Amino acid sequence: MKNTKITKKSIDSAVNQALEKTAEKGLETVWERSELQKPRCGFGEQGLCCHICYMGPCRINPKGKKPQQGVCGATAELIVARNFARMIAAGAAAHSDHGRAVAKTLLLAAESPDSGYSIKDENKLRKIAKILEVEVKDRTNEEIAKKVAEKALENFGKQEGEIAFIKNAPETRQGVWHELNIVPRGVDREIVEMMHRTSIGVDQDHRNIMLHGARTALADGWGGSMIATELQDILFGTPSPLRGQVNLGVLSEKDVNIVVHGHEPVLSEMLVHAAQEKDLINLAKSKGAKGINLAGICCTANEILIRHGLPIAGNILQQELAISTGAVEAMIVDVQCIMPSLPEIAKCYHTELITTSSKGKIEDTKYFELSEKNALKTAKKIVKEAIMNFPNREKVNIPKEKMDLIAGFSHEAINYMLGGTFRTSYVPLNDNVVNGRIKGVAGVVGCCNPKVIHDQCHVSLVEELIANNILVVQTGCSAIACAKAGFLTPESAVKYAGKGLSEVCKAVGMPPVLHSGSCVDNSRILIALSEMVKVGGLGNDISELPVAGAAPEWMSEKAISIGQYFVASGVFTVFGVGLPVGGSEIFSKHIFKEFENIFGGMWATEPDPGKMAALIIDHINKKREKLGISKAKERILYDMQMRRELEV
Ligand code: NFS
Repeated sequence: MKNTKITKKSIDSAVNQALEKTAEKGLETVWERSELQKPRCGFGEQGLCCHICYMGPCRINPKGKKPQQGVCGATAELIVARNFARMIAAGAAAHSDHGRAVAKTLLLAAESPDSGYSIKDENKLRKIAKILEVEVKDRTNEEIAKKVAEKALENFGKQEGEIAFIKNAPETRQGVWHELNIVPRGVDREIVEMMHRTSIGVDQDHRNIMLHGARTALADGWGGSMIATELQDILFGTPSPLRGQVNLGVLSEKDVNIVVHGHEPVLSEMLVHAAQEKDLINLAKSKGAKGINLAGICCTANEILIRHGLPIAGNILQQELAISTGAVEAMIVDVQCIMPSLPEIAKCYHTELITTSSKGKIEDTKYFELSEKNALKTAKKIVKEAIMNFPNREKVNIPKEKMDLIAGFSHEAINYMLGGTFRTSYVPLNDNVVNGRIKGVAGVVGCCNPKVIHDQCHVSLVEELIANNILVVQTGCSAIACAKAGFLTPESAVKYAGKGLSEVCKAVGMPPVLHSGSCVDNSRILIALSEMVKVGGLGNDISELPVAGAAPEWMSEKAISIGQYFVASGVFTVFGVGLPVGGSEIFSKHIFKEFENIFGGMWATEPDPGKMAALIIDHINKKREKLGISKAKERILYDMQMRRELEV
């Protein structure tokens, strides 16, 4: 490669090519801005900078020199704990506010058939109605949906009792939470209380802060995020495996390219429909384009991929680069992970940047109010706006790279794939874990971070895990990274997976890396883990399963909330890059060690993907040993055909 400085930024050659072009044009991207932040503030990186009140900001010296306390007297462990807990609260708030928007959309679908939203998955509706204790007898789908939406919305503002989806967890796990008194009462309540406790002079015990940190995170994973996932499935369909493509090469030279970026499928689903309208396609043709190409960035991309097979242009760090291809007529954003740099870079091309959420506006940028009520009408207007921009295209530079993939592994789909048509179940998965063909399961999720080489940690970690017969389940930008590397095809089982895992994948025709969706869809992983416990043979609690979690290139507060709810659910969870806790040995010891005795799961941090894989493999082996399955005798692997024969 010509420019070694640039090639170090990503392992994705599409990214490096695009970066050469932006460098030629003298444009700054996230990578250049990251360089400009060096050297970073060591206090901030270690979680030691406190700006909770204005007697500060305070910085604590952990190495023995003064000052060792903030102006108010806060110690290092207190400052680190409060900062960490506030990250959990912010992350939980983001996922949960998304969940609330989905619940409101379900209510709208139930009440106004003209809204453009409707009920797509009746089975899921009935299943969720049962969990939420909604009577279904003699009721129409709309009547059930109305009650389900109202019950779901209650979960946000509830002051006492328990959020409903806690019941999805194995009983032993619920027992752990009851004993610790950390079952979330209401989603909003726990987030508000976390903010209160961490304000000046309230909770001064880092352990107590983290107990509520766990409660807040559980309100996300088993609350806001799970509501988002389950209700999205009702509205837009429960994903099942389908083919798609990924990377900047999915952008088309001939079509009008519309890129949706953000998180809530409430917007993107409508754009999917609008982009298929005949009159709009004809309009595109009249402007010289071949058609309309809708692609996604970040979690919106994951949402439209898992339900429609629509292409993904890239993960979080590729948002500026998509615009820099000169081929994007409009980038339509809603909420979360949208870089404030976008208007600056869009100005250098013909790309129209369009905001759609009253919660996320950008100065001097066109705003189309996507109130759920007129969503389809607005979506059509947006698509038209993009089409009208097509003639303004100048030079186009689209990297060729794109990769095939299979995505859409909701836990229902995993059930079906492994169990076959006649008895959908996790029994075959557990069987294969017991017999050792699959050593364990790892959830590898989360963001990308320009502090480390883009995609490298995700890809290296996952490569190592599947080679060691660990089935990988993915969401978010991590799934996009591994999709680009080619891990999400059934053929990759033969190429990359260990012998046992490869055999299982071949028998059922699945990839060794399962893409389960966006970041709120990490709740699908919680349910899958609960199913594994309920099926039996692998202990009585999630903490006994040979499983682990990882976010190798995390950066978002949302990732911290996810990490914490996995840990509080009993999962050993490793984060790459680093964690802002290094400033306090006491706090670090608490979350890296003491947590195991409290929650059965604990945090770890390891920036090196090889070492991270080793930690996960060791952990899984330790759990296998405890279960007495480390040297289990070989069992027959039932493929689908054999299972069907067993049925008769
Ligand atoms: Ni998750 Fe999805 Fe990506 Fe990170 Fe951002 S898009 S919600 S936060 S960067 S994985």
